[in-house]
Amino acid sequence: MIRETVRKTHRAKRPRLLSGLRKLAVVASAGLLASAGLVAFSGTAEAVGTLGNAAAQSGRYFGTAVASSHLGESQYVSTLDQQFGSVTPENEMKWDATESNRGQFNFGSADQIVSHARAQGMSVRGHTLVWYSQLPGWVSGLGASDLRSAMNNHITQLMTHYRGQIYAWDVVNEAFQDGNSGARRSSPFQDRLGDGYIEEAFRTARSVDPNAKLCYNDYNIDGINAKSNAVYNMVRDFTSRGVPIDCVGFQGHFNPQSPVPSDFQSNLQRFADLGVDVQITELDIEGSGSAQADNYRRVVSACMAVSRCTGITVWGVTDKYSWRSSGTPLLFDGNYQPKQAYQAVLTALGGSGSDPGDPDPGTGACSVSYAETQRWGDRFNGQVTVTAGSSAISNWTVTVTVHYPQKISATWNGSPTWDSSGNVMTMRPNGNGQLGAGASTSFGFTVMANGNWSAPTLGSCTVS
Ligand code: 9MR
Repeated sequence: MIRETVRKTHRAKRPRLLSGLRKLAVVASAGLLASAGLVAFSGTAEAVGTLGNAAAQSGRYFGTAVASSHLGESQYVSTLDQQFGSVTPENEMKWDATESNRGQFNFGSADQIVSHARAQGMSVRGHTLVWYSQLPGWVSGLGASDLRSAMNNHITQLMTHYRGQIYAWDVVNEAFQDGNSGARRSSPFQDRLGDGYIEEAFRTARSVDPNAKLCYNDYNIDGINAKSNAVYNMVRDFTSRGVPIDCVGFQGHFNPQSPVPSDFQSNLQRFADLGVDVQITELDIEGSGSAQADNYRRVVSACMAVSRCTGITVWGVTDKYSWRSSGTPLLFDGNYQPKQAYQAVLTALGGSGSDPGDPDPGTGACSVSYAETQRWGDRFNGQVTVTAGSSAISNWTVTVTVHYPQKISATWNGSPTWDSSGNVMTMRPNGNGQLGAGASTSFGFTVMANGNWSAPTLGSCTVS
């Protein structure tokens, strides 16, 4: 845990506001998705004016930490629902909240967040299964054999309760020491079970919910340093030995003493090159005005430049409730007004700060949107719609990148070519693809998930 004074705030329950914008997006895709209840990513008119929708244009999510105690506050909820596409319970899934007494599980507050998110079509990150902090005293008091079964049981109970509802779990959190040693952090798990506890936790997690992405999550690993090298070596070892790990979470708690490192993007890339997704999981940046905005822009641009950087979560909706009690590290101020940092993030995600009802500036010539139209146990179908701008177009191209180990197994309504990795498909129309001003056409494809259910990343539509 990084230490800051914690501010606890409770508010009386008020009615929940639904976002008009989200409703619009749902209506737009209802025909295709009604039965499947799946998520549509769109780059069209109403999509680009919010963080979640701007990120979704490139197949990424943009989320926030949420505290169940604020779900009764209307401005909190309306900002959450309108702006974000993913949530992480800030404290409600931690060990002290879910199993404060051995074998007695309490999911009340976490359930509140998960059902709110699901009702809004948001994805959920699970945080966190095995962590030395917010750990009840009874766990620390166990001997090795009891501790091993308590750890595996805790993972099993939580992941079973939320099976099918969690996009990615932080299976193990903050297992490495600060400083230059790259050593493991002392904890009941480390001290009694030894280095192998992390591998065991991941193996147990995979066996309980094979469809959830399993992440290792930590702070001060954002740049290349002794701690991130140690995590990197662990992930490389896991991937080489087939220990199940899908993603690494870079928390991204930045302040003047711990600024955004200049090698942030290359650090993300080296992890991605190991064959795991990378995510920014707890982003907040101390400061204000243009300096803060510029740091946010750098972080988001780094993620956008790494194709396996699948999403960003900020650690709270509003400065009012940040864990940094005297700070202003988030995108909305204490009155829920978007800050300069908000605009910087939106722009870096490829969104526009214009009224959400304004037309998408896009590339001018054409725009693209994506929808998952059908899902089976091992694969899903995606559909990309290409829409001409204010002039007629022909000979358009759109790239679709699927995420390892996914593979596209079939395509229709277009002529694909592939890059050498086989992951990047460039789709051209059959024939010259003539489209009148404002007219649309669609192509489709089947993705074999191979355990990875993330949406493909769309490149922009270009016209030759
Ligand atoms: O934001 C969380 C705060 O409300 C809790 O009091 C604190 C307790 O440890 O945890 C904060 O969240 C932490 C997260 O779970 C793990 N990474 C560091 C975060 C900030 O301390």
